[in-house]
Amino acid sequence: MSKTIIISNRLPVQLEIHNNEIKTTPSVGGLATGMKSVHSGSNDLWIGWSGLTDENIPKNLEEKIDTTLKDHGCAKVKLNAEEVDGFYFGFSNRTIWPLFHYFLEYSEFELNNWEIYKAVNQKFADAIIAKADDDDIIWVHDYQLMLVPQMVKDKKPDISIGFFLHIPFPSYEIFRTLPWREEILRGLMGSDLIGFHTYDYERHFLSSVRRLLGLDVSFNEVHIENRIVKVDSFPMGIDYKKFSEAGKANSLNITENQSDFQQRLNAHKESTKDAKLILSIDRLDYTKGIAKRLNAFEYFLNKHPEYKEKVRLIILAVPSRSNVPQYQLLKKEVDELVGRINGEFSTVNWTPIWYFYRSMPFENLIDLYTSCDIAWLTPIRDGMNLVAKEYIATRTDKTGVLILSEMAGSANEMNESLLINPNNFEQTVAALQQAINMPVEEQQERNDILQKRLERYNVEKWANDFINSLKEQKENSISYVSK
Ligand code: GDG
Repeated sequence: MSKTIIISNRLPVQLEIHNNEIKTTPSVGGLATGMKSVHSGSNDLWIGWSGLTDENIPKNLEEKIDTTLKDHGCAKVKLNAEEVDGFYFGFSNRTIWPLFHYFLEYSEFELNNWEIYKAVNQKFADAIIAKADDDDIIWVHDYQLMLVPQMVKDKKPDISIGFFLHIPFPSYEIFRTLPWREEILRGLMGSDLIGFHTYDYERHFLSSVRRLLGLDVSFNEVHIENRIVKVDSFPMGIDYKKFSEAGKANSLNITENQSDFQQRLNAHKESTKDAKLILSIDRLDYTKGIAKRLNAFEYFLNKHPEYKEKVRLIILAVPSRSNVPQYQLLKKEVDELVGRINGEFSTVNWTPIWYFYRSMPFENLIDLYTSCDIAWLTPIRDGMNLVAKEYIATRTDKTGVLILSEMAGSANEMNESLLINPNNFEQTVAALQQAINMPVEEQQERNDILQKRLERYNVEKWANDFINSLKEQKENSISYVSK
């Protein structure tokens, strides 16, 4: 029986070792939750790095770790500390991540990291080759593994390979600055189907393929030797039911079932009757525009002092990649901005910003989504942004206003939100005012349309569309060769 093999840098379960005991927790984040529906079959397999370096795995637990992962339908790729440093923190997060998000000046071009990236991609490819049968479907995920498709194709030319990029693909003018641009494109071209969140990323990719590899691109197909590679957009959805049901349970308002956090939020709402809670949630990443959002908030309070004590900004910044220098600098900047704004505007009764630098359990995330009147999500660049979709899905009474950056992939599907350019402070201020004063009926009208769309194109549909398109592509490719 054919199986689907998913490959991503991290597995859907996180491993921790305490006192010689293995503890597993589900991974958070879009990719992990999103792929659950595809990874439910008992025959299927998910290959990835466990999150523990070889140096951190006690020899006597090695076998137990493999069995634990197997129970979750997973298999691990072993990486040592030097590999994680060069491949993950180095090439993936200090070269590709900034470059693909248009932060050219942050991008480092280190030959050594590139060499490690290639070697680690080969390790992932070898793990697939060892486990895959010719009739299996291979689905490779994201920017850490862009060389894997061709490495697998070299050894298993008949196997179906799909690749999905979760971050933007930049314009040709940005992509061409990468010293290893042709190698990256050739790595990806080992796929039968390449998917992006948006049509724009798809077009950027095809333009680079045509100009850098000189391949024949017709519409969304690339002709390469005796194969056709299909390139398409698949905007990733969310597990709509999960978020909407969690939102519903939360709003039932049964006091004894409420978390302390929810009770605190409710108490706040009670005591400040007409004040609005504004929510900002992101990993602490320079692409998410957190510092810019804080500057815009300060500008707003200065320009419109009538909103003092009438709004509160709740910032949840989830720690991320904290050993990359740019992230350490950003942490310092955000800490300072929050301190400065609170210092400047606080009154005896009011602190303008509540700032949480941590990851919260799912229930508290829902508490925040359901309690906040406005979600202010304005990345400078973002492949999709699932938080925007999750916020709308939890609003079961259909109230709430989403202010969303035009630079997020999700903006393409969320036209009924207030779309802004995060660099335009005047527009941001106007959107904040509009959100604060928006009549409930208008909020409900906008959210009704958004919810219907999100419910229809949920994550299961996204994954099925991709897999079906890959199967179809394989069949077309076979008939193309035999013509
Ligand atoms: C990448 C791309 C693309 C966040 N904080 C907590 C928490 N989360 C969950 C959210 C959401 C996920 O993490 C974040 O997803 P995003 O899409 O917003 O952003 P990235 O992590 O940057 O994801 C992005 C995505 O891949 C999928 O393709 O949309 O553009 O950059 O699901 O709910 N979950 C919990 N506690 C938190 O504190 N439990």
